[in-house]
Amino acid sequence: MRTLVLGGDGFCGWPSALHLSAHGHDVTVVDNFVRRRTDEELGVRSLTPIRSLAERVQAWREVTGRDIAVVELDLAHDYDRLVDLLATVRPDAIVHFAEQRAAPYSMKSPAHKRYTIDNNLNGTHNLLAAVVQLGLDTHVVHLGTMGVYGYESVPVDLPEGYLTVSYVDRVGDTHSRDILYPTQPGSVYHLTKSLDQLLFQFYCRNDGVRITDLHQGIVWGTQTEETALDERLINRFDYDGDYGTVLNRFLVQAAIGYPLTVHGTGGQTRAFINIRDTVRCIRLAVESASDVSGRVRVMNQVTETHRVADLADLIATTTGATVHRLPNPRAEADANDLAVRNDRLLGLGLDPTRLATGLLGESVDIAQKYADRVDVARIPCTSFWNEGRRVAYEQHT
Ligand code: NAD
Ligand code: USQ
Repeated sequence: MRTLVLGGDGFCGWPSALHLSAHGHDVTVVDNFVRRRTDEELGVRSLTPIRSLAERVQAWREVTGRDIAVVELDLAHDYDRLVDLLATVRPDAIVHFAEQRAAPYSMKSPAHKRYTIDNNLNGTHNLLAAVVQLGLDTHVVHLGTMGVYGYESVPVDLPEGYLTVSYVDRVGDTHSRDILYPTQPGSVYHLTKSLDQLLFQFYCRNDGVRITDLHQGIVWGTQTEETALDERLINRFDYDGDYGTVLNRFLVQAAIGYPLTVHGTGGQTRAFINIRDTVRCIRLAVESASDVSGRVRVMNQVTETHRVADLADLIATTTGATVHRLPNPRAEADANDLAVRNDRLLGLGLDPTRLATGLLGESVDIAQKYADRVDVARIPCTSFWNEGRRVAYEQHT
């Protein structure tokens, strides 16, 4: 299959591009390298020493004999070049990772909010408009997020994208229909993923574009089978207060003796998936295009749920770290229950990797190996959801 990987230089995109290439896909990576420039803006660098994309694909060629093509392009602003690229490659599948993905970054300032909306919505819309303009029968696989469902405790296992509702019409007859699960985004970033869903619904209905939206949980870990083949292929590992996600942050904090930064009570329950399962899910989604017709296929890309406080306790017990409860910089529920259906990916053959399987040890080793690259000043989360959160945090620290 000819497969485009948009955002293929990023944390999920790079290992997915390698995994697809290893399984015989003819891969083209598209990226505008904004993520690397954002590191410079924030004064941080990946815990792991990531190479340039040119070095990465050269190393992949040397190690495996496989070619990955690279195109530098801004999905949100280079529309004509995007159309030319799609017309030339005529991909069977397009995997779309190319969005600003950090909730704290999206809440830092009006400029960051506006950038996130502009980048994510224009990028997604440009892609859909270009596919329709060229009349391509390409399967678009998008990385969405579990956060679109919101984190209210609800008395159901979260379904995969749609909620069946029943209603009584004006003559008293009862009907039922599926609607997109009502969204409750918790940040401007999560808001863009909620709005992406409407773009998909429209282009699927209006133009018959075949779309899979993967509602992914928080990704942890760093290496995959393919990135571990050579140090030049190593994947990104974010630990800073904007891009670092909770479990990977805790692992780095434990490695350098920094108290684990639990926001609030730690009662927040979230969905998780290891990066090794992310890349497998992407391939399962891409290679099951024949299942997609009629409406947008939504699959919950998660393998387990955990409370933040439980993760902190687990890592404290494993490593001897201490736990620090901080005022929560985010406006979010102190505690929630969460149970999630993931039948579709299980049905396609996903064999979940769980925290308990020993992979935590691999991540602890990576965090320890590169601990001298950590800049401690970049660990605190200094993006506040509103003024009240800022004041409470600053009074505490
Ligand atoms: P990342 O920031 O590491 O990678 C995103 C890549 O897209 C970067 O290389 C960036 O340069 C590129 N990009 C961004 N805007 C672009 C544009 N306009 N044109 C071209 N390239 C652009 O993020 P990630 O962690 O790999 O996440 C990838 C996708 O998966 C995102 O859409 C994110 O919302 C989703 N996701 C991530 C996680 C997670 O825990 N990391 C969880 C759920 C969903
Ligand atoms: N948290 C802490 N301490 C920290 C960092 C985070 O307690 O040091 C808490 C947060 O307050 C939040 C939870 O941990 O309650 C998760 O935070 P996170 O930064 O790990 O994850 P989130 O902001 O939700 O975003 C990440 C990815 C995003 C993806 C999302 C999946 O950055 O791209 O969409 O996970 S989900 O959460 O399922 O929506």
